[in-house]
Amino acid sequence: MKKIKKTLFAVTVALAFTPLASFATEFRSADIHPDDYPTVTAVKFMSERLKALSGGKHSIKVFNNSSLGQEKDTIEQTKIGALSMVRVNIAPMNNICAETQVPTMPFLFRSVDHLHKVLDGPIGEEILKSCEKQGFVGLAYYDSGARSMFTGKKAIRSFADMKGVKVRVQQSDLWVSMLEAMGANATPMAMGEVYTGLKTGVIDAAENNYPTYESARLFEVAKFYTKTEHSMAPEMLLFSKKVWDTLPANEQGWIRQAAKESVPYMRKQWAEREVKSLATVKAGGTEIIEVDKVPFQAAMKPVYDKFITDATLKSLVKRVQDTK
Ligand code: GTR
Repeated sequence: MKKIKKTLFAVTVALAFTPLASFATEFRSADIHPDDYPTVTAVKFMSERLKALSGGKHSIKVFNNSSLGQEKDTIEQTKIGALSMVRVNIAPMNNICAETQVPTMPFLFRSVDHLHKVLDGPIGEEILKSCEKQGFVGLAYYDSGARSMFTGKKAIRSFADMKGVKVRVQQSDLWVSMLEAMGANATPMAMGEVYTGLKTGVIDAAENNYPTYESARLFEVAKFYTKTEHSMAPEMLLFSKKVWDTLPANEQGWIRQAAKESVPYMRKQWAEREVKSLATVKAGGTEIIEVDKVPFQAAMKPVYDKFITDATLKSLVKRVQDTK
């Protein structure tokens, strides 16, 4: 009797919640990183905020660990509306909307403060907006620190050491040129292949920030980390324009607001993770190498000449440089 009562109660509760659940939307979002990575925890935070702002109507489910594919695949899925949202680095967007090349440019930002000032202001907004014609509503940027080189066999101790080194780069023409201008042999490759690539010697090197170098266990197969800090290419949160256009304006507003509110949360997590990751890789045997960055910077002029070609891009770069 007690058991029957309990079951009846459970059924009643389930029925009571069914209509609500069927009206609610759980947007699907992709990420390549593991559960505790700051980009993943930030989107989960965004989901909580969205739930609160929408009175429980909307939330976001994060499919991380590359469970829906590598960044190029999930960008495609977002474009066609199979996915509602994606968190990617800005680099795989470089070939899709030209303005995203600007925050990717080598040695452009002087500091994290400079980067935040630019991305939080009108320049950042313009670049987010520029992806709309390609099917992406840019919601926010997340931190990604500075990217540096790491190698397994021979350490990079000077600019000359870059000569002929086979370096994995993100899938972006700009990235290929950047590494070629450093004298390296650039190999575009999805993130998921980097660990094996380094281990088997298909590539000699890759480049990334401390948290990815640590979380993808790349320090196990490439223990020389050289602080070139050549790019501060940020992360991006992109919503599918196809899905966006089906939502009323007030609901779009909730999504925008929830995304913006997740930014300071992410930045705090990021700053903590950079410190933690550095300690982990050092404890794992990584040698952190300081390098003279001047020759690296000097070699970047042809990259600017090749990619910052039209008036819009030139003016964006100039405005970034002029931001105090
Ligand atoms: C990470 C970034 C990823 C991805 C990866 C890569 O820092 O968070 O989105 O771009 O680098 O190098 O592919």
